[in-house]
Amino acid sequence: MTEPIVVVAAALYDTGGRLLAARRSAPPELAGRWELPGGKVEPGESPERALVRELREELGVDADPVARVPGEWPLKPGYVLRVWRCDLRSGDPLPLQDHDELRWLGPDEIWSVDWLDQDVPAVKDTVSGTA
Ligand code: 9L3
Ligand code: MG
Repeated sequence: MTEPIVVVAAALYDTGGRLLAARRSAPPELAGRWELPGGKVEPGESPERALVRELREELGVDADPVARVPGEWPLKPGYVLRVWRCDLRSGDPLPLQDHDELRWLGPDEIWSVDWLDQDVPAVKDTVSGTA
């Protein structure tokens, strides 16, 4: 069996402890649904470097992955999702690529957006404070 392709995603918090959610604008079947931002690890790239690259490309920020949220979650066949809590080093996130809206969610607002089905268990574990 071939190894799954790893998709990395970020749990980014602002200074008020709100979590960043991003609404996808593409592809059509995922558009309008919310996710933790990130993307595919490229061949030869470490997951952490991929996440730094994706956050630069998609949001225009410099961020550091500081703690992996334990576990991984299935995506479409052949793909798995892994999440890191990340510290924002510089920049204000903007929806530069693949997203049309960003929202900072306080602890009481986490379930106010229509997360991708596949992100729901990852978000649950992320906000349950394991990382
Ligand atoms: N995906 C799901 N949840 C996420 C991310 C970042 C990605 N939090 C899914 C959507 C795509 C695939 O993984 O099917 C690759 O993501 P991207 O490279 O299009 O962001
Ligand atoms: Mg992406």
